[in-house]
Amino acid sequence: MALKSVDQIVVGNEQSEGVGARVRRTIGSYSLRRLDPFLFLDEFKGEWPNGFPDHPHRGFETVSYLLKGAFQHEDFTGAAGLLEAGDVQWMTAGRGIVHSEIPGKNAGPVWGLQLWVNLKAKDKMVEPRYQEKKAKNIPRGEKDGVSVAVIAGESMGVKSPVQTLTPAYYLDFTIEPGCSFTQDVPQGWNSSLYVVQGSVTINSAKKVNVHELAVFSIDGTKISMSNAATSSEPVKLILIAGQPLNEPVVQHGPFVLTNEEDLMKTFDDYQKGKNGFEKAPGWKSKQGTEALKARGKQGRDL
Ligand code: FJH
Ligand code: FE
Repeated sequence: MALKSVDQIVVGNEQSEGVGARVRRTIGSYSLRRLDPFLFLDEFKGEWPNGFPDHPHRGFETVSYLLKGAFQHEDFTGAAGLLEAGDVQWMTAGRGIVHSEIPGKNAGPVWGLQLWVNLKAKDKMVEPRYQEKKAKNIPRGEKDGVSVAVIAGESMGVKSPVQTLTPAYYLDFTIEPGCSFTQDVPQGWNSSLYVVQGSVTINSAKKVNVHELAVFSIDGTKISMSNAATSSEPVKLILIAGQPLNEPVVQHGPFVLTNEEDLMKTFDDYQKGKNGFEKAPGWKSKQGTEALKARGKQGRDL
C-alpha cells in the first residue's frame, strides 16, 4: 500500500496560554485550525507556578504526556495526581470536568505535551474518566535502533491497553542516527508527526525539524521515518493519527460541541454548576489557588 505524502509543515511558535504559561501550538494554531479529530497539540515548557489553574472542559478528551519534571492535577471531585516523566494521562472530559494543571512545585523545569481529541456527538456527554499510565507500564517495542512507547494504538506488534472513544494512535518514537522505521496507519485517517528533538526525514525526502509538525495526506497507509546517518543525536517524535469524525465543531475555548444550542446549554450548565460541572461538597481549589497566589506575590505579568 501507498506511502502517505506530506501535505503541510506547521511550525510550533511560542504563545501565551493559561496563566503565565508558554506553549508551542501546532494543531489549533492559525495555520492549522484543526486536524479532525484533533483540536489542539501543545508543547509546554515552564515551571511552577505558571500553568493552567481551575478551568472546565466538555465534549472531548485531553492527553497529557510528560517528558521531563512533574505536573500536578486536581479536579472538582477532589481527584488529584502527579504525572512524572514518561507518564501519560488520557482524560475523557465528556460531559464535564473542572480542574487545574500546574507544574510540580519543586519539580524544576517541566516539559510536556497535551493533545485534545474530539469526541463524536454521541459520546460528548459520557461520564468523565481518567486512564493514567506510569512510564514503566506503557508497552514498548524496539527494533534496529528504533524504539516506540505505544501510548495508544499499535506499533511493532505491541498494543496499548488505553481505550480511546475516538479511534486514535499516539506513538512516541526514538530513532538513532542511521536508523529508520515505517509505521502503518489505517487508510482514511488523519495523521501527523511532531518532532520534539532532532530532525527526521520522511519518505526519504522531506526533512522535518524540532518543533515542527508534518501533516500527512488522508490517503495511503504508511509513514516512513528515518534519522540521517550523519546526525549527531537520536530523533524523538510523536506520531498522532485518528479517524476523522466528519461532524460539525462548535467550539468556545474549552467547550467543544456540535451545535450552537448545545454550546449555549454548556455555558448555562457551567454557570450553574450542573450536568457535569458540580463541585463536590466542601470542595475548594488548592493547587490552582496556591499557584495563582504565588504568582501574585512574585508580581509577574499575566
Ligand atoms: C485564566 N485561566 C485562561 C486560562 C486558560 C486555561 C488551554 C490550555 C494545556 C496544556 C499544554 C501542554 C501541557 C504538559 C501537560 C497542558 C491548553 C499540558 C490548551 C487551552 C484553551 C486554564 C486556565 C486559565 O492545558 O499539561 O504539557 N493546554 C488550550 N487553556 C487553559 O487550560 C485564563 C485566568
Ligand atoms: Fe485542562
